[in-house]
Amino acid sequence: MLRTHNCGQLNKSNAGEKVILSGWVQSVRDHGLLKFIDLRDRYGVVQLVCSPAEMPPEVSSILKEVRSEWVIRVAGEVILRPPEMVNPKISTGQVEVKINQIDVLNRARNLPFELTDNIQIGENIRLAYRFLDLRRPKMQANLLARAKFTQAVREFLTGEDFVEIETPILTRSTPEGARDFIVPSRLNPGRFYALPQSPQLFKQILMVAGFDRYFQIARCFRDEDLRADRQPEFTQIDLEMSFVEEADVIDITEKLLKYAARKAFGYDLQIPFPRIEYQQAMEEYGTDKPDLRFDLKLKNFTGVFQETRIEVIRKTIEEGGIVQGFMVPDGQKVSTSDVEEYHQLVRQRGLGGLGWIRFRQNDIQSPFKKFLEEKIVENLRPPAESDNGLLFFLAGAADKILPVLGELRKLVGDKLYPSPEPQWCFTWVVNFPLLEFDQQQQRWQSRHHPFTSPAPASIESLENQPEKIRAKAYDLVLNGIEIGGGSIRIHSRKLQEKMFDLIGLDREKYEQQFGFLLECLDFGAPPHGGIALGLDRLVMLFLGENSIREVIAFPKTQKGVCLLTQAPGEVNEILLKENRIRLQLPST
Ligand code: AMO
Repeated sequence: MLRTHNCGQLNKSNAGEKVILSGWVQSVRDHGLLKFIDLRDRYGVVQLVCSPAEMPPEVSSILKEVRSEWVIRVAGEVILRPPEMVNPKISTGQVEVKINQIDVLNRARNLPFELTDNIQIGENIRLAYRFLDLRRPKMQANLLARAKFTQAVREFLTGEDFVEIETPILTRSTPEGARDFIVPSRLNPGRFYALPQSPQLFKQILMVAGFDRYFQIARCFRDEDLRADRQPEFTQIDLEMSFVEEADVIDITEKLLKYAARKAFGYDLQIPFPRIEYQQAMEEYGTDKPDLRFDLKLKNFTGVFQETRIEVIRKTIEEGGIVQGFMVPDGQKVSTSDVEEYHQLVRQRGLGGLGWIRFRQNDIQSPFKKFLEEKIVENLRPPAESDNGLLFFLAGAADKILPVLGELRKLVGDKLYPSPEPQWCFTWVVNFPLLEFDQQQQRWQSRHHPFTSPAPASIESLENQPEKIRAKAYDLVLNGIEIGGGSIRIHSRKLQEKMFDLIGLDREKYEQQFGFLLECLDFGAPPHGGIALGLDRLVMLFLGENSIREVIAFPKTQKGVCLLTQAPGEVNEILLKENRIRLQLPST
C-alpha cells in the first residue's frame, strides 16, 4: 500500500495509529540524534521524525541521501508533539510521525529554483519547469481556487435550470474581432476548420433548438496580440437564455457572481452592480472600461476656455473640438517628474502635449501661466478645501482626446490611490453604439458581433444614420478590466440580413458563411440573449494577481509559445503532404 492517509490529514485524534504516507520531501533537518523530514502533498505538510542510529542500515543509508523533492513512502506511528513543539500554522501541527520504514519512490535532480512563494526568477524559467512551479503553495492555491470557483458556477447555473452543453472545437469562423486559428482538414483537401473564438453561433442555435437555458465552461481561441490579461486560448463562462430581455441576463449574471464569489473566495459582493451608459463612461472616464475604485472624473471645460487668448485652444474649439480634463485633489502628491511622464505619454499618443495647472492658495503654476486669463483660472479653481488641486487637461477632437485622458486618469489613479484592501468595483456599461466606423476599410463594423440586436428605438436609423444606432448590449467591467460582454440577439432573418448588409458583407459571402444561422432563424427562433464572462480574468482579479498566466495551469508566452512543450512545433513532411500543405517560409 502506498498510503493510508494524506499529508494534511493527521491530527491528535490519530495519535497511536500506524500509518503509511507518500509524498514529496519538502525539507530535511538534522538535529543531532534526531532527523526531521517535512513531507508534503496537495493536502498539506506533516513532520516525520526518526533517530537514524536506531534504524536498520538500509533505512539509515536512505536517510543520509534523501533530498528535497524526492518522492518517498514512509511507515510509522503518529505521536503527539511535545506542547512546546506544536506548530499552529499547519493542520497537522499537533502531531508528528515516528517512522520506522522509508522507501524511495523516485529521486529528483537539483532544482532550478526554490519551490517557495517568494522566488525572484524570470517567468520563462517558471513556465519551462511548470511542473515544479505548480508545486509552489501559491500556484497550488490559485488552481484550487479556480476549480472551486468553476464548480460553484456549475452549481449555481445547474440550480437555475441551465443545461451544460459542449459545442464543437473544430468549426467554422465565428466573428469576435480576432484572427482565427485554423486547422487543415485532411479529408477535405484545401479546406480548414477554424477553432471557435467563442461558442456564439452554437449557443444561439441551441436556443432555436429549444434548450431555453444553456451554459458551458468554454475554451475559446483567438489569434491576437497577447497581454497580461489575454491568452490565445482562454475560458469563458458562456450563457444563453430564451425569452429574455437585457435586465434578465444582467440579473442572473449578478446572482451567479455573488454566489460563486462567496462560495469560492468568501467575498460578499453587493448587487445589483451600478450601470453606466457608454456615452457617460466615455465622457467621464475616457473609456468604456471605467475603473471606479477612484473618482478623478473627467469634466468638460470647453465653455470655460471659449474666449481664451491661447490660440491653439481657441482654434480647436472653433473647429468643433473640446477641452476636457480632470482635477487631482491631492496635486501635491504628483511630482514634477510624474507630470513630465504624463506629458510624454500624451505625446506618444500623437497629441501636442498635456495642459496642467497647479493651484496654490492665491496663485497658480502652469506652462500657460502667462496666457491664462484671471477669469478662466478662477472658473477652474478647485473649491477652497482642496487647495492643492492639480488640473490636467487636453484640447482636441473628442474621439482623440477622451481615450488618452482615460489612460492618464488610470495611470494617475493607480499611482495615487492604491487600494489597501481588495475592492470589487463592478459596473455594467450599457447602451453601446451598435456599429463603429473602420477608417482603414472605410466601412461600418459591429462593435460586439453582428448578431447583436439594435435597440428598438434605433431601428429606423439603421440605414440613414448608422452612427446613431444603439445596441442591446452590455459589458461587465471589474476594477477597470472588461470581464464580460453580451447582448440580446437578432432573432429575425430579415433584420440579420440587414445587419450583414450594413457591415458591408455581400449576400454571397454571408450566405456561405452564415447561411445555417439565417436558415435556423427562419424556423421559429425565439427571442434570446446571453453573455460570456472571462473566467481567467475573474479568477485573476479575485485572487489579486496581475496576470491571467498566474491562474492558468499551462499558459503561453507573449509570443504564443508553450515553453513546456515548445508548441507550436514543426510538423513532419508526411503530415504536411497528407494535408496538401506546402510551406513557403521567408529565407532566414
Ligand atoms: P467577448 O468577445 O466580449 O464576448 O468575450 C467575453 C469575455 O471573454 C474574455 N476574453 C478573454 N480572456 C482572456 N484572453 C482573451 N484573449 C480574451 N478575449 C476575451 C473577456 C471578455 O469580456 N460571444 C460573445 C459573448 C456574448 O455575446 O454572449 C463574446 O465572446 O473577459
